[in-house]
Amino acid sequence: MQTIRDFTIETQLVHAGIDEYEFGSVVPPIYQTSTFRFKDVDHGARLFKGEEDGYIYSRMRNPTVEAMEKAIAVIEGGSHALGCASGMAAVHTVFAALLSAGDHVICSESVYGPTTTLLSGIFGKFGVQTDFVDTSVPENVERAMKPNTKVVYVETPGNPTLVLTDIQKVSEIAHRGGALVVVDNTFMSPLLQRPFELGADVILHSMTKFLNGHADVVAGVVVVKDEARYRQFRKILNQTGGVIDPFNSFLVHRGLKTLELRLQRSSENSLKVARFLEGHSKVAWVAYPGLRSFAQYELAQKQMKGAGAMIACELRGGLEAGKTLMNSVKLFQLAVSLGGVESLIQHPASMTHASMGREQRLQAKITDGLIRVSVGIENADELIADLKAGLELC
Ligand code: LCS
Repeated sequence: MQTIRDFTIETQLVHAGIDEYEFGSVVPPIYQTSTFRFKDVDHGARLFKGEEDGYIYSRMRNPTVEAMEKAIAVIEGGSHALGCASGMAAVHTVFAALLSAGDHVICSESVYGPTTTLLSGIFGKFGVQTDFVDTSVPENVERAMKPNTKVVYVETPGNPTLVLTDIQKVSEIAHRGGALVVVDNTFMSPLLQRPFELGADVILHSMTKFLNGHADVVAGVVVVKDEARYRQFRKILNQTGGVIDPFNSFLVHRGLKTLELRLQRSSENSLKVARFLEGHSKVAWVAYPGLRSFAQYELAQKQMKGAGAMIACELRGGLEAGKTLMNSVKLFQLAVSLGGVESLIQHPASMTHASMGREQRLQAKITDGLIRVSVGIENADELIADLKAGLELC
């Protein structure tokens, strides 16, 4: 029998996780309830013992959340997904489940700032040691591997530099040394990058970004490949409590349906914006994986199905010129976050990556003048006109 997994991702995005509902409703109902009534005491006891399937309490299971989780598991090609209260809750769940005191982690040096501080700060406090490595060179991962390395954590493209890591090569190295590979696929989405097919063991997303896509939800997700790993992660998430709620699950599930259309437009816009920036005399450099000038263009072509909607650049006038640009644009909103329908612009060194500290930032090539742009689905010419007017003032 044909299942949703037999369809292409475009169809999965619309139909995955959708069931038949009361009254013929074509979208999942929102079960906005914290708890579920038992038929009698024995029924409650059977549910708690796992002798009977059913809902108990929404930190453990909720039908609206499960519908979204099923959809994400399908579109990422995993067996199960776990909805989390934020991307950081997803990152935390993975590390809390996989690491113990005395373990070692290798982490890409260019990742979302709080991921580095979570590892070195909180997990460091509990006896986990992390090396932040330029994973764009696989040999660096090979060199950093230790007998106690349990996790190689990769963000590709990396936030905010867009530096790429070869997932396949790094997975081979990690697996040879007995470590698991976790890929933060937030910048690409399952549409543009398929980490499981390249060897990754666990995938996570900040669903706050492309998956929801409308800048109105904070949420995260972890995707795994088998039931045993799912049970291990679910236990941790139940105990630590960083679960997503039903309404946000509903919104993310709704957002998924237009992911392909949104990404198509925002990727097209991004290439136009990146080409414009590259050709402008006041711009020192532009990093966008879809540009021929991108240092890892070949890897982008091999590993990704598209270049996405994130651009990094720096102006010739450095930080001061960058500030003028960010303060003067009108359509691009000066705000952190990314992956929504609206275009955003921000300054990583003083915003998203401020918590890392300057030394670690510079090691990760997050320069003081780096500007990060998230391109939305507006009219490309109008976005370019906005940047052009801003650049004239710089
Ligand atoms: N992973 C990546 C790649 C991210 O970019 C973010 C957030 C997270 C994880 C954490 O997700 P959250 O808890 O915020 O849902 N990135 C942000 C950024 O670049 N600007 O604001 C948030």
